[in-house]
Amino acid sequence: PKEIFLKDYKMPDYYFDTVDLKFLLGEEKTIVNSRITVFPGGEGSKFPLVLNGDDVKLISIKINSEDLKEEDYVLDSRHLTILSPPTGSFTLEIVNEICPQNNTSLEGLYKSTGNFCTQCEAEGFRKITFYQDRPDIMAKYTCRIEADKSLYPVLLSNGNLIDQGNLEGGKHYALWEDPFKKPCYLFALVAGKLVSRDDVFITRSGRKISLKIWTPAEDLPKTEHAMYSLKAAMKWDEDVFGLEYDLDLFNIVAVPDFNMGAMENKSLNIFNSKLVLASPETASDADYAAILGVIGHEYFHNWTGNRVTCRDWFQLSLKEGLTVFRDQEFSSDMGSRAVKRIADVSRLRNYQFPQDAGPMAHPVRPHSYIKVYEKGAEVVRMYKTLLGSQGFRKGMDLYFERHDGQAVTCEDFYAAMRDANDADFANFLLWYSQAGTPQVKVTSSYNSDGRTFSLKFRQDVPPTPGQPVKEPMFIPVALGLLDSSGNNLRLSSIYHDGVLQSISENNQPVYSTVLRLTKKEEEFVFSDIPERPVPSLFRGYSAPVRLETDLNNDDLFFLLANDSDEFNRWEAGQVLARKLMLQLVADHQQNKTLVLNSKFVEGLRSILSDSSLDKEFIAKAITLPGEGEIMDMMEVADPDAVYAVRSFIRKQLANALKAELLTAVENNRSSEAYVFNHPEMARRALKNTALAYLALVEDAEIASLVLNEYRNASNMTDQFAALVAIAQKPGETRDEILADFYAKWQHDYLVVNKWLALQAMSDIPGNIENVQNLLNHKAFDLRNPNKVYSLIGGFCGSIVNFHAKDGSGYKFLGDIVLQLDKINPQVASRMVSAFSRWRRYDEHRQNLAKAQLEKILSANGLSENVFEIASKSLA
Ligand code: DPP
Ligand code: ZN
Repeated sequence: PKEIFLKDYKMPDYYFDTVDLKFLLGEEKTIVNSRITVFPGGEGSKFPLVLNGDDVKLISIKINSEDLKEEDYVLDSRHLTILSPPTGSFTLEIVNEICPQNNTSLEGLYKSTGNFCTQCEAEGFRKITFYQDRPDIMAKYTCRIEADKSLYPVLLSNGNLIDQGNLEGGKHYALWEDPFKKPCYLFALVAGKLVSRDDVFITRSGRKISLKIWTPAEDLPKTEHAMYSLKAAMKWDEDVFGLEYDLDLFNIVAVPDFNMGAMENKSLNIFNSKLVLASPETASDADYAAILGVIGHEYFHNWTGNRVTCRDWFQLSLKEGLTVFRDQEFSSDMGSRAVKRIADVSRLRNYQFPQDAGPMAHPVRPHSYIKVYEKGAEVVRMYKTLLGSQGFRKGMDLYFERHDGQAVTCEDFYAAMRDANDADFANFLLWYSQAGTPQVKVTSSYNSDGRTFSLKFRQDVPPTPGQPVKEPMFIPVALGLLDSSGNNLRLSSIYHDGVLQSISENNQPVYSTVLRLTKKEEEFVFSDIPERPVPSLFRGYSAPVRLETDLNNDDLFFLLANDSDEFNRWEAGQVLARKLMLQLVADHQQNKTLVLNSKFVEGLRSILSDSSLDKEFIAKAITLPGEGEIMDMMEVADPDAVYAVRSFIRKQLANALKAELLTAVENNRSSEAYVFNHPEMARRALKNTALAYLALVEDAEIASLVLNEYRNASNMTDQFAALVAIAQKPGETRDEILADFYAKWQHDYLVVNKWLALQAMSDIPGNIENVQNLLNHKAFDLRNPNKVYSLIGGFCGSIVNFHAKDGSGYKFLGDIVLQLDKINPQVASRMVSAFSRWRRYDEHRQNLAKAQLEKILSANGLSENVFEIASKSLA
């Protein structure tokens, strides 16, 4: 397969104006009828019209109602080329056949538990019919669906329902019309036995929107939280961005078989059911929060993605970076801003940064099709940091004013932000094109005679594949300076680049500011600083960089105790923990006895007992950095040592803080009925984090306490947390309780997936055997993506068993990827990416992983998806 590059972008030779689709849905086959009005763009009619088509069987083709002769077109396995289309506009009519019931790739039109549904992003529409499958082709659609009425009583597509009725032979039809132009990746169709939860939303201009969430009848009671989330999202987008919903109807459909989380099809969002269905008994706080975030995310796409869409797939971040940013802000406003920021940054560090330092490194605007969600959101966040909320809103307003109804690029977004604010963004655009995570080093010095405080910055962007040499980036540094009692010092002026600038806003005293780094090395000197301050740098994580400072441990403990920026308080604790873990890893490698720094223990003790703190913040602050994050910081990643050290520290902390942890459990048991709100979730988070520590203590009383938490739990959050705590230790209790949990929940596939994942992720040595057995368990099915993500994805997250020295973990994954690729290439390629960082490990492991990658690449009939990841990993 040939790689596609951004620089090769060409405007289309032909555009589509209207698209009328007709589907005859059948059990054996589905017939698709498409009628497209085509008009030439630029020099269009000099060129052939090339349509994409994968696994699509052509039945007939007409232009302006006349059958096309065989010599007038060419059909190959992936295209239909019309050699010399008429000059001017014309009508193209195509009839084709597809087999959704055999489509296990879950792209295009397929069946999930008896219902028809679609997934067209990025290039699934070409599996439905022949089309110019690219997002800069925007057209107005109608869609007529005909199907058996008893099997498929509900027929849905985008836009408004304008006609429906019965047909002969027990069939019926529905005709949908979408008044908005859209690219084909936003097309959707659903047909099946579904019922809906109905509600209404009144927009700020007084329009009444009908809201429907569709599921199989038995799942309907679990859609209350999704509906709450949808209404909250609609209100939030009006309040914060002034964006109102634009049709009279909004549908959400939940399906059990779905490759991704969800899809923002115009007015017909299709969701992985795991991100819709929730009840207190079956879903955890994490599930509730994810549903809120993703329902918001897909809804927000209606403006950022659908009304304004991407010109080509290199611009993915235009919609995803922006929409992830929007859903993060939404969740922050609905809960705790600091806690949400901490969770998002942890994710970035454990998943995105390691990727950015390996063979899959890619800029926010990649040079081939790779997804970039979280880092793109960081880039959008930087605009807001630089411009403030109001300036950012001005930029968004201008973006919609300029580009509504268009397919645009990341530069267009940048230009709107810049022009609306008359801003100087220097070389900010480099964030879109340069891969790799910038490293920033800061050294500080205080001059007591001159009462000045200097910060010297140095930035390096590491080389990444295809980009050996990098330029300095534009990095915003939000900061404050703390005096010895922990208060923010007043900032009056900064000397920089030979200029003394005073800092003030409307003559009000200023206690924090944002510096703009643009050079490889530069210095900022603050004047009128009465004592040596402790700087709090990159507050709220103001740029996605790796930071190294000359702050000593005392400074870090000071920040942990005093910083007014809650994110940086957490961060100071993480920096301390990372240093400590890396030191202990070195000790472990040299066979030294491990000893835990008592100051660290006391630091955590005081956090744990500080009743003024948000409880979820405490839970995060007493959680150690992830194993991935630590391995990412090592020259040669050593999974055994990192695992041993993290377990050692956790056990030591559990013993040392036993009394405080017990108090945290006793004081934070759920009051009565489950409520989804921040204070209640925070209580549960603290209690359950404490419980996981306690379960590591060797003590019969505590063991029975943990067991009681499991037995008395009245909601899934508490029940599952107790199960996780118990499952840390091998033994009879573990086996019994795992079996008990399955017996209780075997009828609920979403809960069973949690059970699969928990076992798959286990770091108990030799667990691979259990995972092998689970492959044959009746609860598992290789065709269902959620089950694969739980069991196979979960296993790849086990630092001990996936990286087992005997190579069993790597071989397991290699074998599964080959099986899976035949069923679902997208899911297979996600799994194979667990190998992408193989060069980070020791030589022995490198050889084992490499052999598996080579085995995969040499297989017959490998999909493009898996080929891309596997070959890049080896390159
Ligand atoms: N476009 C989809 C989303 O991110 C794909 N998962 O919302
Ligand atoms: Zn999205």
